[in-house]
Amino acid sequence: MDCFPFDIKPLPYDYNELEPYIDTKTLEIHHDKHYAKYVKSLNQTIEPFKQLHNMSVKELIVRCHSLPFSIQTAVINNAGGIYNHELYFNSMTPPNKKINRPTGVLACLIERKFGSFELFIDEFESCAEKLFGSGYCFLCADKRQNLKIILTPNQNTPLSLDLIPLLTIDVWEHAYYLKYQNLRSEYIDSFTSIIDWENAENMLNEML
Ligand code: MN3
Repeated sequence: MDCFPFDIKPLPYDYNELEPYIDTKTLEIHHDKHYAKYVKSLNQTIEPFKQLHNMSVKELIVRCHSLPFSIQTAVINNAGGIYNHELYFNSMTPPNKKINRPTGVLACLIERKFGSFELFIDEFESCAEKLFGSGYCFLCADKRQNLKIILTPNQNTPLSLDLIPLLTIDVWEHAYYLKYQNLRSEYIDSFTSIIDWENAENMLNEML
């Protein structure tokens, strides 16, 4: 199992492979600096607590309130920062490599909940646009396979709400500012063009 010391996981594609949707420089800084910092900080936080060395990032998040009080906030921020960034990077795929629509069970669930794939995209985009400050917009499923779009502030995750995240967009400004500046909606539109639906489907299947 993936536990302390936590590793910086490589991207599932090259830095330039999401061009022109996500530019190379942004992705380099985002992965090598921002995400890497969360890994380093979580390792520093956990290091003195031997009893936590066998816990995964996900376990640390879900069981946060049973951890030593002095590290709870650091765990929420840094384990959350790792979980959210890894899911975000895995939520995207190089353009044209895959069919860019959900298939199978996930396609059915999206149609049932939102009416159609296009209506889902509209709702997801307008939700992500509304997030105030820094945070993430997720597509999640509950244990009965009801889909939900939710926003979380900072590095909070839907795991603590007992939801299973399927995909997420990072809407902190560092995720898009170099290329899109204040045009968050254009960044969101680019993200939805390169969603890795196969990964989202795998996330759903893992819970079944
Ligand atoms: Mn980020």
